[in-house]
Order: sequence, then structure tokens, then C-alpha cells
Amino acid sequence: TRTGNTDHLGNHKPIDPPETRFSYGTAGFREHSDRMSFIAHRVGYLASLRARTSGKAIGVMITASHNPEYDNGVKIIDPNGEMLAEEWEDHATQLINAKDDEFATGVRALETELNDPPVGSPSSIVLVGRDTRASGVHLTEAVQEGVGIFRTQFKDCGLLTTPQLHFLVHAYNNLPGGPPTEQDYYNHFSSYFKDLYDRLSPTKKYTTKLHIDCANGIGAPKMRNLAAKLPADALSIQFHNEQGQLNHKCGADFVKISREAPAGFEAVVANERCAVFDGDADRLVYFYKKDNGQIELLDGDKIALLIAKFYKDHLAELKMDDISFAIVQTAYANGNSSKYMKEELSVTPKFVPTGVKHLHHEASKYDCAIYFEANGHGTVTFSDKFFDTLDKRPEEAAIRLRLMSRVINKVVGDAMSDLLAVELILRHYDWTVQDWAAMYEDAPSKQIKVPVMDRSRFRTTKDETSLVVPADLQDDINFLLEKRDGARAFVRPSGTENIVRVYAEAYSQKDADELATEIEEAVK
Ligand code: NG1
Ligand code: ZN
Repeated sequence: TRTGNTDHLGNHKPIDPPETRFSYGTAGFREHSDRMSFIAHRVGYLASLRARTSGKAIGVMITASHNPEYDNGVKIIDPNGEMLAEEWEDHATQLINAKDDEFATGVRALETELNDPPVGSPSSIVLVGRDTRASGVHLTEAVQEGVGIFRTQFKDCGLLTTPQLHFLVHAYNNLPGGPPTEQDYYNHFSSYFKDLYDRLSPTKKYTTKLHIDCANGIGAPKMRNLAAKLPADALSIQFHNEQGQLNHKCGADFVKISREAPAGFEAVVANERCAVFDGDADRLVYFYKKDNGQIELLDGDKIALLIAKFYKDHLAELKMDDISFAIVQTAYANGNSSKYMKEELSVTPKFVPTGVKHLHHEASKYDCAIYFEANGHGTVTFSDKFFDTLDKRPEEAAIRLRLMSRVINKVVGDAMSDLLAVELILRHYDWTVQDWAAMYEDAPSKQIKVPVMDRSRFRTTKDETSLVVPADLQDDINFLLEKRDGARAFVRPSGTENIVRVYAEAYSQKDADELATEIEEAVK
């Protein structure tokens, strides 16, 4: 029959107590890797269904990003290389929560709802990639079995950064030529980097020396591959944290939350430029050590502003007034970054809920939009009109802008391509990392992760800046805020970890720390 043999649907049994509800969160499904096998299996099936309905290549990325090595996760990448469409998140949540004996019925119901998409179309394929987590190997097999239920083609792309898989899926469906390879990724970004690099003037202040913290993850080998293709004198990279325990005391999330230099940077001297990836290399932040031993953090907001300045300056020089331009942020964005956007760049940022899909969706409404989460995940999106307009312009500024827009991975935030963009922009302005940091001073802020038994107890308003449930907790927060003029704080359940996040901003660091701690106490 069309639906084939469903006997082996139960191969990967849910091992959780039935009351656990999984939801396709800010980054797909993420759990302790011991609990992931049946999820990976079902997501494999779902990805194959998505491939069949679209007749295209679909991606499944196996990663838990900045979370510990023992966690893992799966997320589906849509045909254009972007995040999974929202209605499919609902299908996913439903299927993952089906009890073992309900799964086959759920599958048949979904196939019927989707008008029985054809089996065996040669253009339908599921591409799977994974980060360096040991559990990724058997989860790849689980995905493969799920994909195989209705004999959809499957390709194991092996170890990749998350953005590399997004790039491959996009290239598979949108670019001419045979199936794309990892080499195409390096060729693409290194060649546009070189073209722009060749056009920039010699620098006096910008230095090529750059430290990179690879978070002991997949970014290490992949950045080495990319760096090998860059012009020899463009960047002198010193790699750190390539082999140790994944994300442990290093990586973008650690540096952003703790505001400490990662392990392995003890010997790095003050004022040198340091870039930091997360475990699957889709987040990027920078920092440098100050003379007092503390670090100056340049987070996603600072990266957004640097890129925004470059775009605004070029669009203004070219008088491209009919190009709509936006910057998209979340509630975690530092207040002073938003202020700088308004006052110095004359752009009022758009605010959306946490999660890349929300930022990307909003950004896609404009001809050119920059979105970044404060944690370092972000990119720039472009419309066809943007490129069509630029293609007709012979000026040097137009060429620079076009090349920069190819150095950026437009389908998803990408630590490696964002790093290339940042380095080219610093070179263009002949800035040191200190010049960049001085664009604005961060408002003092503090983020705390509070472990909770059941994070679904916490529900926020749509903009995530206040709690609907528990209401008395929000009353407590309001009371604490009243005592501090100009402070801002909110609590929100994480979509990726069993924690709630407390975020506080105030006039002084002491106030921000105290406020966050008092709220933490109230949450507990
Ligand atoms: P959660 O755990 O839902 O806050 C975190 C990040 C998101 C996004 C996802 C995906 C913060 C405050 N939240 O989501 O921005 O990056 O992870 O990895 O940084
Ligand atoms: Zn990540």
C-alpha cells in the first residue's frame, strides 16, 4: 500500500514517562541525548514527508549548540535553507508526543491531511548533518531509519556546522550544477571575501592578528578549512579550544553570560582581538582583555551595529532611498544598542520574540535587514530588488556592498561568515577592536539561568517582557523595578533548556546584579 509497512515505526521507543510533553522550541527538539533516539527517528520521518510534499531537499541538523556534550537536538531545515515553517512545527510537536501505539495512526492522518504526497520522487531528499557530539552518530542512524520508512532518499553529510548544512540545503534547491559539497561553502565565502579584501585600502590601525575560541566544537576543523582558502596575509589566526570538552568553560554562551575570558586564553595579552564561536558555530561574539584583567565583550548587538553602520553608510552614499532597511532585535538586546540605532543611525529597531525564526521572519519583510540576538546569532537578509538595484550601479561603493552581501550567509546566522564580514568591515573603517567597542557603552546588565522542574509553569505576554503566569511573580518583579529608576527586567522560560532566564538592566552593574539576584530568589 501507499503508506507501506509501518511495522518498524516503533523501533525507537519513547523512554520518557508519558507525562513529558516535547515541543518544537526555539531550536527544534533538544534533550538529554539518551532521550533523543525516538525523537530523531520521528523527525527523520517528518523531514522525509516535508521533502515529499515539496519535492525538494530538506535538512536535518543534529546538534544541541551551546549546551553540554551530553545533550543533543534535532531541527529541520526548509528547502530555502531557512528554519522550518511554523505549521510544520505543529505537525512535529504532535507526532513527537504521540504514544508509541498512536504513532502509526498519527502518521496516516498527517499523510491524508497533506494529500498523500508522492513516494520516491527523485528530487526529494533528506540531508543530515551533525556536530561533534558522540551521540550524533547513532542519532544520524535513527534519522536515517525514519527517513527510510517511505523510502525517501537520504544523504549523510557527516560533520558540519549548522550554517553549513543550511547553506547546502539552500544550494541543493536553488543553485544550478550537481549536488553541492562542503567545498562549495568554502569556495563561496572565501572567494567573495578575497574580492572585497582586494578592493579595501591599506590599513594603519587594523591588525590581522585574531584569536578564535572554537568552543571545542565543529567550528575548529571547519574554520581551519575556511582559513586555508583566505588570502595569506588577510588574517593571522591563532586557534584555541579545538579538542577539549565541548562548550566547557568556553564558547559564545559562556563568554556572553559569565563575561569572563574562556579557558585557554590565559596567555592572550590585553587588547588583542578575540572571536568566540559556540558549539555548532552559528553564534559569534568578540571580546578583548582589558588592562585590568576584565574583558570587554562585543556581543551580537555590537556586531549588528557594526554591520548596520556599514550598510547605512553605503546606502546613504549611493542614495538608495527606495531600499527598505531595518534592524531587528529581541528583548535581550542591550538598551544602549537600541538607543544608538535610533540616535546615530536613525533606525528604530523592530522587536520580536526570542528565537531566530521570529527575527528572520521580520527581517524578510525588508529589502535589507540586519538581525542579531544579543547572544551572537544573526545575519543580514536581502530581497531580489536589493541585488537588482545594486547590479545596475557601477560605483565602487555599490561593488563593495554587493560583495559584502555575498560574504554574509543570508539564509542563517553563521559564525564563520559573520566573522569574515566583521573583519572586512573593521578593515574598511581601519578600526581596532577598541574603536569598535567605543561605538556605544553597554548598559549594565545581568542574565541568570535559574533551573526549574517544569518551565511550562511560566508563561509570558507575546513580547516576552512580562509574565502572565505566575502573576504574583510578575507583581514581585514590578515591585522590585519600582525601587530602581530606569531599570528593566523580565523573566522568560527557555525554549531550549529546563531553565527560566532572568534578565535585568540598570544604571550600574551593582544594581543590575542585585536586581537579577532578587528576581532569581523570587523565581525559586
Ligand atoms: P532559549 O533557551 O529559548 O532562550 C536560546 C537563545 C535564543 C536562541 C536559542 C537557540 C537567549 C536568551 N536565548 O533560546 O536566542 O539562540 O537558544 O539556540 O540567548
Ligand atoms: Zn548554536
